[in-house]
Amino acid sequence: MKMSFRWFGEGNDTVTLSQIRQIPGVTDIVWSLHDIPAGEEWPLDRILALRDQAAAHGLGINVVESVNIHEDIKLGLPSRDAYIENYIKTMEKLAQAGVKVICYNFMPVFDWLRTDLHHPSGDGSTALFYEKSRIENVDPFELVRQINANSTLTMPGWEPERLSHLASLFEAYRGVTEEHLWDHLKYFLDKVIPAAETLGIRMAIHPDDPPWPIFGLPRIITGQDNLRRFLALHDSPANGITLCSGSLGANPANDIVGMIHEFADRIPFAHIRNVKVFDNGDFIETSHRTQDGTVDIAGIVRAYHDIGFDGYARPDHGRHIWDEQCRPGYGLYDRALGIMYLWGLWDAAGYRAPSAAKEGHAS
Ligand code: DNO
Repeated sequence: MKMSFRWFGEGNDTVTLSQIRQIPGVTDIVWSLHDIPAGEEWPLDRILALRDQAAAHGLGINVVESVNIHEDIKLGLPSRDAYIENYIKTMEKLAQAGVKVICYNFMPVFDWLRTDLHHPSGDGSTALFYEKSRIENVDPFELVRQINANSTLTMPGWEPERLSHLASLFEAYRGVTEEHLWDHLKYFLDKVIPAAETLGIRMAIHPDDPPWPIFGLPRIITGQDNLRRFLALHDSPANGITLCSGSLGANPANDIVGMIHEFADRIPFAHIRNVKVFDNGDFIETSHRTQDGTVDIAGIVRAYHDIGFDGYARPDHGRHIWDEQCRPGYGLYDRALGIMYLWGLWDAAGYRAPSAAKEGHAS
């Protein structure tokens, strides 16, 4: 397991590269050029500048999260071909800079969604929270009206320019079913995966978060059966999964340990975090510790150890603790604690002192 840490870039993140460098065992940042709109080609000079900046702190840039997918690709519009071409050009440049894994998602309109970014956890810390009933029965067009009327509904991850397009996006998705979305995803994979194979890149789709349809929009990367179907859409080692325990874990029916064993060689990237799911379907993000949430993080790390996982992992979100002011979910302290918990579990699953390991090798 190679440990990484998401970094949003200079001026965009309260955490510094020097701090990341000091978290034990972290070798890579997980990064993106967040200001480039989906569908545009990334400039090579900016990719290389980022690589040099990370290298100056002894960190690699092997994992990008995300190269986002233009909505026209998800909608299956004729304009998608030009956006897919740009996507492949970006992949070529990333490969040139040494990138090994590209994480992306195929969620219509929204990325991850929460209703409260600073929900009290009960111990003085706060965390990301999802209140199911606030989303469940919301009519998308009613939602647009609420937003225009300055509703208090928090929509993390919504850029202002996105909000203004929201009404037309909802309109565009009218009539787009899950089956359409599967078709559009296959069309994308059939173009992009051969390029990834040539470039030595592994594509890693991120599950939908939460893993169920919202606002009447279809969502398909939601559980084990659908992940199996996804992998079969284009059967190649370059077509993989970002196995996110927190996203999938918001549905307690998801057996994440089972997924790790079933999809073992198709998981180039693991997001490991815990959530506590309440009886009414609400959930709050917790510390990584198994006992603090609903997801069996100890079992998950053991499963990764059992399959000999040598891909990239990151702690994913953390709570906001010790009065840290940071991007919601992306502070330094709780994620660093999470990493040490993950390493502790990993080492406990099969620690061998370096001398013993060497002897093992020689024999
Ligand atoms: C949330 C993240 C997601 C993820 C994208 C991948 O914090 O895990 O935003 O980056 O869905 O494309």
